[in-house]
Amino acid sequence: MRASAAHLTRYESRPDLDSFLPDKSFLVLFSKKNCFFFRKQGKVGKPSCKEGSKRMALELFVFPPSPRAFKVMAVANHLGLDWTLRMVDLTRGEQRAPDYVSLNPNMRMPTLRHDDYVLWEANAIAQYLALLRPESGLLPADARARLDVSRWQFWDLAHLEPAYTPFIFENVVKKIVGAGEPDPAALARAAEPFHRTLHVLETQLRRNRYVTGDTLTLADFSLGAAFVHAAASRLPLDRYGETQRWYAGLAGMPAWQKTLAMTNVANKEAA
Ligand SMILES: N[C@@H](CCC(=O)N[C@@H](CS)C(=O)NCC(=O)O)C(=O)O
Repeated sequence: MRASAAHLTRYESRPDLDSFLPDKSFLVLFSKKNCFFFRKQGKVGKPSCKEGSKRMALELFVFPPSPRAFKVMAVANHLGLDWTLRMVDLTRGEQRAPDYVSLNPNMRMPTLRHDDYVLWEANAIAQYLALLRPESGLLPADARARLDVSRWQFWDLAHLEPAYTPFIFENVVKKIVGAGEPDPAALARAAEPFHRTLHVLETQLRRNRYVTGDTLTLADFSLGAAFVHAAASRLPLDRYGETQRWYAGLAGMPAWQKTLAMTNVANKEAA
């Protein structure tokens, strides 16, 4: 696509983006609707449009082994969105790099950037992605159906994540970061809240094919991410047949498989 200088509204240097363009001296130019990269030629302010290439608009800043990263990557893959993975390697402290902190002051991932729009919190990002493809039904148009999806996404943060985190921390994360052996006392303490939480999910899935009913929604992506590392985390799932049936269905989806392939670092490390 070509742009003429007359359509451009402003330009700026972006040295922070050096890493993904071979020429380290370039400009980003913004027209009303688009953003283009140009190599500098001669004086600043006189870019050659022939050198331009359109900016990759939708970016997900993620550490792929994390279930929170999985949620947003799997939704983007399922929707067939054209997105770019920007690695935030938590093992190297990249979440604390100033450029990244300017996007996400929590110093955590994931973060979405879509042109100039920045959003953090995995479940909010999943909702944003679903709204890019409303016809997918992942976030239903009907208010009560949509609230049911949101309800389970809130439940995910409030109940499911705290319930499984000790298992993934003790059995997976510690190995990755070299923090020693799993602590049996911590795992024993985690058992009761885990089973109390899983009982709620199991009961819901006894009545429904998917979390909120007969159709796949964001609730399945948000909650399903908890089970991506179930084996490596040694989640005690034996008594939860409906949860296993539901998760096997999710794991069979092409987008789930594609996303799993991006996360296999954690499983390899834990093996
Ligand atoms: N509620 C946030 C939690 C994000 C979060 O805690 N991410 C973790 C990884 S799973 C992180 O980036 N941790 C980096 C750190 O604690 O330094 C979300 O769902 O997006």
